[in-house]
Amino acid sequence: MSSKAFVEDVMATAIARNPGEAEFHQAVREVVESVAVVIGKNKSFADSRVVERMIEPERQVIFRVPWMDDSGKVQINRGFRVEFSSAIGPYKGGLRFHPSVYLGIIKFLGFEQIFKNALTTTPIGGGKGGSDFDPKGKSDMEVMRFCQSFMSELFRHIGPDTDVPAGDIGVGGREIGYMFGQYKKLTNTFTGVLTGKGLEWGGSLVRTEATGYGLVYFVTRQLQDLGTDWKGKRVVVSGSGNVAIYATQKVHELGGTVVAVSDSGGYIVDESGINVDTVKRIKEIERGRIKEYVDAHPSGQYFEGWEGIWSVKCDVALPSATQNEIDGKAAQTLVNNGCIAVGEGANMPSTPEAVEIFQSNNVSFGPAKAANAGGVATSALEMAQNSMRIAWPFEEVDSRLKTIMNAVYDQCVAASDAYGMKNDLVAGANIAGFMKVANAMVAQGLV
Ligand code: NDP
Ligand code: 2IT
Repeated sequence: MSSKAFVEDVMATAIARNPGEAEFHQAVREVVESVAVVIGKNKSFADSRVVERMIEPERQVIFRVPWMDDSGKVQINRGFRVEFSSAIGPYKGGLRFHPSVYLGIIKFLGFEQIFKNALTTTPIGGGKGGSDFDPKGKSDMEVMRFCQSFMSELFRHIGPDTDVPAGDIGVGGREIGYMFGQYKKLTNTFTGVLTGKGLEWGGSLVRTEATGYGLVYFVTRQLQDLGTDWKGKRVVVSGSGNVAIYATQKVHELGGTVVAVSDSGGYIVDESGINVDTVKRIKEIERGRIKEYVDAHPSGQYFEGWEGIWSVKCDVALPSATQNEIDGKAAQTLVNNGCIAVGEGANMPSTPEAVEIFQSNNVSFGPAKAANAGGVATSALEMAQNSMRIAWPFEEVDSRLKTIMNAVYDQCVAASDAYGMKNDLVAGANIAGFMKVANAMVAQGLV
């Protein structure tokens, strides 16, 4: 079968078996297009149908999450955990709480996580979960009651050697704390069943910063290959959550200037450089809106609507909000404005059309499953510390994170070179991640 026929055959199955899950289809197509060439050259992968097995989650759980709001009204949400692949380690991946969550979103994220986690060099499988619960505007007690109800079902499916959830959109330290407390109460065990925990109760230093820092370490390598570095670069970062905040902080440390950040309402442009402390106060402490930034900084300007951020001129773009936030038109605008490098902090933030525009215009493109792998990699370091019952200092974890991001980059380059797709980090990430998981699946037989 030709590579093209193989891709269409797998996609026909994926679409028929997972109807209406557009984001999942998109994530599967990108990987299958990259690895078709590997299947053509590897009979054991073809014979044991590793790709066809990989796109079918090992297990999926969907459950009711009832909780009571502050006015005494009963609310009902839907909870998900998709345990996608345990080929190279326990299922690992975050939980997303956002009203847009449905099975297709969790499956796209869980599928991506398989290959990302393989790239980290640490032994973790792939999974993802979440709920259509919207934490925005909820009181702490409402969030606590929701998290307790969510964990009252999830606890029976997870465990420190089985499945280890963490944060994602809408799930940060507060939510992890409430879920950890409920898990501990239900199981009477204090274990590393979640990552992103508080530092006083099993969390790892650098986990909070890890995705953003790791992203910048990865893009540093992209810039090096272009013969340059961060000094004097104008950078646009979308989002203003966990990933965006620490990416911004690291860019500033390395001599670049982040001139714009956003949330789902709009974006801020501050030519004097985004003040990270202000964004942290608004987003991490007050849980406010990014438009409040201008109250503290008259140098900043607020614009309604998140899409406009891609028209802000920049050398480097770090999309760090959500999936499909850069479409073909936005990508073309970035290219026209002289952008030389893109690093995906969010998961699948560029549409396939956008990726094609970046690559055909020689914009260095760092795909999510490689560029944002620092978060889950540091989660794996948190698991390691929990198993040893010790805590490493900040410098130790940060230095391991750097080593891992360099290894992720090297693997992408080596795999794309080996298959004749030089400079294509998308193909490189997909192939390198895939090889590790596929080899493990073949070794472990038909399970
Ligand atoms: P947060 O919840 O901390 O922040 C999300 C940010 O993105 C907010 O500013 C939010 O704005 C914005 N956003 C979310 N949804 C939309 C939307 N539909 N349209 C426009 N803006 C939106 O999440 P994280 O920073 O943790 O996650 C951001 C991205 O990074 C996600 O794609 C996530 O999967 C990915 N990621 C996260 C990792 C982690 O360790 N946390 C690791 C690897 C990837 P608003 O507040 O208005 O909703
Ligand atoms: O998308 C991701 O890699 C994450 N949200 C982090 C997952 C984790 O287990 O730390």
